[in-house]
Amino acid sequence: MKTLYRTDYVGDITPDMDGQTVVVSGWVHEIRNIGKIVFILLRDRTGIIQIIGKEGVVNDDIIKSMSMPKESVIMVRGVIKKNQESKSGFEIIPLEITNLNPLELMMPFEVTGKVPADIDVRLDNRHIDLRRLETTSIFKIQSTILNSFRNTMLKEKFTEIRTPSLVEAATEGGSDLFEVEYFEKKAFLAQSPQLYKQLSIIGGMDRVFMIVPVFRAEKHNTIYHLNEITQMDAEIGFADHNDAIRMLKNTVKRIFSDVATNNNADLKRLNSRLKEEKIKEITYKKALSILNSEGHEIEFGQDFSREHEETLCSVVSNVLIVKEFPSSVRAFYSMPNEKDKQVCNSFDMLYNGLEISSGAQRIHIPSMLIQSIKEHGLNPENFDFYVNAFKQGSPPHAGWSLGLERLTMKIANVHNIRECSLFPRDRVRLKP
Ligand code: AMO
Repeated sequence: MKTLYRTDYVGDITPDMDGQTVVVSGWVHEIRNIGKIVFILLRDRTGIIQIIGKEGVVNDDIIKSMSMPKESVIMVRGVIKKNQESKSGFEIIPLEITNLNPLELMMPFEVTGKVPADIDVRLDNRHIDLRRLETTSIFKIQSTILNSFRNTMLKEKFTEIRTPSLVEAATEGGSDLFEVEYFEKKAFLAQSPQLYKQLSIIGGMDRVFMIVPVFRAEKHNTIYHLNEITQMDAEIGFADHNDAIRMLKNTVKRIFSDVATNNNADLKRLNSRLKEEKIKEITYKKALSILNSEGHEIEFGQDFSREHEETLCSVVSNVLIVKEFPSSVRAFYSMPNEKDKQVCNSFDMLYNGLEISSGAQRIHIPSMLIQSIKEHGLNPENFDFYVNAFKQGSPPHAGWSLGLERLTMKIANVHNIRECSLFPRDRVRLKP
């Protein structure tokens, strides 16, 4: 779309437009003055183009105007000219250059990446960090993940719903909640849309999905944890955990394939090799025996550490489902397994050594649910709206949640989860 400031994006200009006048706008990526010639590399979201001001060819006033600092935001009207020596095969001879907003502050770091910047400096200045092509590549991949998830769900006849962020009680366990004042009461920021997606199933919606921000007051300060994340959740009526696992596997495969198709250049830029993945499935008990035979000492009832997850992915498969965990390490709503009462119908998906998703068949029998809430150290009275709903005709159901930032992190091959949240919230970061 043409605007006042642009007829074409840099990436849409082709050598066969030789001789045409265009208007391009963006940032000064590089600027070089070698006496009789001034070069500006102008960058917009699609790429970089060379603007060349040569004495005798271009008016002196225009050449004089080509002296702004790097990262100035400029508009250039000029003529496209073929040039085999320039990277793109053409350049722009300027007719007019406008500095749209002269810089008043120095750049905190080199956008070109010539001098690597510390992640905290980059995150403190995220608006500048986004000018790095590597950073935008991460968010282009994330955009594909979100769209792919949504399209897959819609294709499978799921309905998209919204769930509240202000809630009265915990959903994933008692402690990791942010408390807020809610008029005369105490409220919390939602840790997950769990109870609400289940209520939608009891309401007969049968297949629902949601993409929602959730808040975890975990004090971890690791490269895998954030305090505000985006969850991509699904819930399926008249289903057990194996049905939910099948849907999760299909969804993740679809996401891999859509990113491979749409984000080839981004993956290359990030040095990520996304390959077709076989997703294997093992039980928690089988995982224990693998881990013990690989030299870890782990007993029934223990949850996996990051090292355990890494070993399982390298020994079994890069993308892996582990299912039927002990009830004691899972949330209160997980359905006990009919054949083996020690475990419940729960599962995790691990990808390249990290948990990216978890899910379960839910307890839909009210008395069983009350008992489980108590066994998990919670008060059933805090869940009255939820527990009572199961007394009014609840079908068996199951579902899962995929962590958007963790999935992005693994697909984009980045080391720190903070890179995958536009404005991350961690133990110390509330700004910008
Ligand atoms: P769980 O608590 O395992 O399950 O969360 C689901 C997924 O969300 C991501 N995740 C996180 N990512 C980064 N930082 C965190 N602090 C963090 N916490 C969670 C992970 C994780 O696999 N209600 C259940 C899901 C369900 O059963 O449907 C739940 O929230 O990728």
